Amino acid sequence: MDTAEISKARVVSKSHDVESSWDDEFKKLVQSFPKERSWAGSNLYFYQGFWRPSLVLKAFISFQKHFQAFNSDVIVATFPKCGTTWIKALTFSTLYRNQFPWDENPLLTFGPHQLVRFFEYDLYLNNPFPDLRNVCAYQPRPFSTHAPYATLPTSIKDSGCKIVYICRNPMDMFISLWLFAAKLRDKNRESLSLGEAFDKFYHGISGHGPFFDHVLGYWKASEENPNKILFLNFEDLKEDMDSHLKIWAMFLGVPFTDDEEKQGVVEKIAKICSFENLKELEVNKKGVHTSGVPHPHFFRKGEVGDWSNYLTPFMIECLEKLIQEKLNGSGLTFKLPSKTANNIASP
Ligand code: PAP
Repeated sequence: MDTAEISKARVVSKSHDVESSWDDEFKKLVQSFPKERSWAGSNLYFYQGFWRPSLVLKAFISFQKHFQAFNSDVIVATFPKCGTTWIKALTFSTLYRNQFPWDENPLLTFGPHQLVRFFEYDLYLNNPFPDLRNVCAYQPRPFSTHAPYATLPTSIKDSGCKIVYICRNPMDMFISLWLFAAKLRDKNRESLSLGEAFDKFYHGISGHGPFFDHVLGYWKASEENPNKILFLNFEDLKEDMDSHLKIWAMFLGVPFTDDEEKQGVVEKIAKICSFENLKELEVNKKGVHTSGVPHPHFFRKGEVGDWSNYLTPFMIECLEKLIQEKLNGSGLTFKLPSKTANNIASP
């Protein structure tokens, strides 16, 4: 077995192990939840209106019950494959830029997921009461989650802590997730075909989905409370990182000074967090995240519009209609470059 196969075996067995480790009381509770197969082959459970991967179901419930937010906490929230890794790197580098020498940015030696840790995929994964006092060497405490807004712990919603949410057009997100799931699938099982994955996505079935409910939950909350939730788009960041980073720093209470702007600090942060830079760092080329995912799986192409290499004209038409129907009246729009579908590729 090479390293990639070992990692693949590990993540799949983690999902299976977790269910056999549940106690009888939890198993009984879970029995009442609707269940579906995830794209990578483990189970999804429908809990509080969303599909939760079996791996993190219990961790999510512990986090929801027990986490106590500080007013100063910063939380990165995302739907999977919408830019989590990227905004973790950007949030970290922006928040703590004055707490370490520039050429010693911890991003050079630790992966973004190690620096801004997931509640459900990391901190609460094996421990219902993790010690969060020293979760990060820097203050304020940074965390991340894929949990939908409606199901966040009350203390996050009611405290003064800040949430940064990134959204991505559903076509790129869908392709990114399909290819990611194929990498995680047990090598003895066939990968989900594009059509099968599309059918699940169309019906809202994917880890932490339905996608549109997740996105709209944060969108509406950010409209109601813009000082608490900053809603960003992957495509906007690709188009104009600098102005978004300035808004972001302001939102986090650490605006760039005139001197910093003159010294090019904004551009430096954008550069160190760029896909091209992060992907090539040794730390991101090897190793496995606490959840069992090999670090390199978080970096593929990092582009806008790759969907046109995969989606069929029929899928594009269905998604366009679905987007229109779901976003109708919300004020939220996605930037979808008009490209025609090229071909159908396999993972
Ligand atoms: P997660 O939710 O499982 O943590 P997440 O980081 O949201 O994953 O998604 C990975 C996507 O972000 C990949 O997109 P792709 O499959 O379309 O390529 C990955 O390549 C992309 N990505 C990772 N880092 C960056 C970055 N620094 N800049 C832009 N895109 C990035």
